[in-house]
Parts: sequence; structure tokens; C-alpha cells
Amino acid sequence: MRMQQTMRWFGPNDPVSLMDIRQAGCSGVVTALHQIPVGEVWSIEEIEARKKLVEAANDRYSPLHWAVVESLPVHEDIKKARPERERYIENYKQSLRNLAACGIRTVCYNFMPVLDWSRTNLRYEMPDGSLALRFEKEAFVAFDVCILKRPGAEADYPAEQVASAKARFDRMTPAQIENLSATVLLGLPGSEESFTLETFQGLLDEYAAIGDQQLRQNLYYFVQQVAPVAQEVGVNLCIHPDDPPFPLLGLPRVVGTEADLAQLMAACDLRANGITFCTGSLGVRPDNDLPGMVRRFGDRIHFIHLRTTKRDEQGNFFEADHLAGDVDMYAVVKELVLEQRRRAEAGLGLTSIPMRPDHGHQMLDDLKKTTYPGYSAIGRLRGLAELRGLELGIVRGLEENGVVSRKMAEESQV
Ligand code: DNO
Repeated sequence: MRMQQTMRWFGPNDPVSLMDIRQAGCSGVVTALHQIPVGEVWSIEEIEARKKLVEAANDRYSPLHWAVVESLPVHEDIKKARPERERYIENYKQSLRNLAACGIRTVCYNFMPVLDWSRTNLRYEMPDGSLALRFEKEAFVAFDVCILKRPGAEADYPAEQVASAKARFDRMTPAQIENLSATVLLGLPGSEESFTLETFQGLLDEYAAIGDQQLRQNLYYFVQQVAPVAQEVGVNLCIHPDDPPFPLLGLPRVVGTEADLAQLMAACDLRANGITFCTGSLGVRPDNDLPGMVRRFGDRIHFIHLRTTKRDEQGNFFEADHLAGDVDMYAVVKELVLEQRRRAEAGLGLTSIPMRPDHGHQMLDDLKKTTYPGYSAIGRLRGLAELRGLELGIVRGLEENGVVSRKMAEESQV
């Protein structure tokens, strides 16, 4: 009845070790074969090799297993509906079959064109001296209008925003310009590629004729092809919402709201066509009612990212402590507990939904280390510890009020 506690592991080169993840209290590992070029088949051999790595110390220590693939990336030709998409869709199906054959049943992906997630500052200092990730609108506009110089960019923003972004750009040192550009472009973890300004503009140009509706059609087509195979082999696909959940750089983004997700769920009405419920991404929009979305999407939620941001009126946000931002984490976790109870009662499999504390501040000893932005060990460990306590408190409270049975509550003891 408890969520399954997991952490992301970027593979053998990740400075955070599997032992760290184990000692944080996780039983699940979230990882991907980042070494395989996007679009190629994940072979059984390579999947097995990663599985072996994850399980290597299981005979001596508390067991870890590969719980979720994040991500099985979707080739750009699929997003753009190029003729070659058919081959990539066949490859995708084959990777799903291979993952199922190796017992891996939850597969996260996203459908963001060109860029995966985007921030403008990876070292935003919090009042306690820890470092957080931040998205600042003015810096982003400065990148778009003054650094990338995207044709037509100015027309995408109100005139005052363009003016303040230009003024900001004029005050920036070459090192600051370089840093902003690298932050936006050079691929955050999870994003599979890094770019130069020119190649990047070239990739944006390829989307010139692809608007919101077209991108939606391409997503639904993809899901209608792959979800039936996933369902047949017992894999749950779960789309990660766009981060941030609004259009950027003239590119459409079609997975940011409840309506977007509902439309996607309806486009292929199979349980295998599911959602990664990322409170960090979805929570940037005040119009997303997160607890209500958990209730309404119910058993289509296959994976959970718990994180929160603090936003302001200008459209900026930073990643807050896990229980301190705009997301009502108590209400969200309560709905997730109730959803798990519904699954237990309905006899559905996968009652315990895999959850990871998404991101964390760089803090304590990690301030001296080079870590993947957002993925240092200690900040995530703090987040997980808080979330674990929150879940336990909720389950026990529900038990006291007779909403869940003692047996279910006991099963949720740490
Ligand atoms: C950021 C992540 C994303 C996510 C992918 C999923 O930390 O949540 O990079 O992994 O978008 O496909």
C-alpha cells in the first residue's frame, strides 16, 4: 500500500552510487540505457547487463531492482511524423517487448520537441545556502531574442518583456552569456542531446510547419501504435508532462494541462497508455488541480515524480523544498494513498506505485561535488525522507479514521 520508493540512477558514470540509493531507503532504481542512440532497439543483452549492475550487490545488501525505465526516448522523426517514423515505431515496440521479456514493466517517455526540460539557472541560491534549479522568464527571453536570435522571437513576447530582456543582455558579461546559453542548450540529464546554437536553430526550423494540433496528432498516432503492444506484453507506458508546461521557443508543447492529458488518455483507451504524474512539472501551472487530477486519472498513473516549485507572477519559478512550494503535497499524497487503496480493493496489479523524489537541492557535502543538476544525493535523500514521513502520517491518520484497514496501514510501516 505504500508507494514504492525509487531514485533515478544515470548508470555506471553517475557520481551517486547504487549503494547511496539503497541507503536512502529505496528498493527501486529508475534508469535508462543512455548509451543507445535514440531510436535504436534496446536489445535483451543490454537490458540484462544493466539489470545485473543494478542487482549486483543484492546477495549482501537489501535488494534493489530496476523498477522503471526513464526514459525510452521517442525519436524526433516520430514527433515530426517523418516517413521514417514507421521504422522507429517498430523499434520502439521491439524495445518494449524486450523490456517485458526482462521483467521491466513501467516505461516513462516524453513528447517534448527538441529540448527535454529547460531551466535558466542551475545554481540558484536558497536562503539556507543550498542551490536550486530555476527558470527565469527574463533570462529565457534574453536567450531567445539576443543569444539565439530566433527569427520571429520578439513577436512571441510582450514588448516590455523584450525590452527588459535586452537591457539584461546588455548588462551580461561574456561568461554569463556563455553560461546561460550552455544551461538552456547543453542538455540537462534526461535530455539526450546537446547542441550548438546553429544546430539548435536548425532543429527548431524543422518544426516551423508543425503547430499544436499537428504535434498532438503525431503523439496520438504514436501512442495508438505502441500502447496496444505494451498492453499485450504487460508494460505500462507513462508520459512525462512537459517541463515547463507551456510552449517555448515557438515550439508547441501539448502535455501540460489536465485537458491535454485527458485528450491523450482518450486517444487510446488502454491502461497501458498512462501518465507519469510529475507534480513538479504540472504544478508550475496554477490552473492544474493536482489532487483532483490524481482522482480523475486514477489507475492510469503508473509512475510518480514528487517535487514542487515556487512560482511568481512574472512566470519565474524555482524548485522549492519538497514540502514547501506551491504544490499541496499533503493533498496529493493523500489522493495517491487512496488510489493505491482502490487498486488493492479492485485486485489490480501494481498496487504500490513507484515514486521518486524528483530533484533536490545541492546541499551539505554535495556542494563540493560535481553532480547532475537536480540529482545530487543528499537533497534527494532529504526530499525522500520528508515524503516518506508524510505518506506514513497520512496512512496512519486514515487508519485512525477508519478509512483504511489496520492491515493496509500496517503494511505501510517503515
Ligand atoms: C527531469 C526529468 C525529465 C524526465 C524526462 C522523461 O528531471 O523529470 O528529464 O526524465 O522528461 O522523459
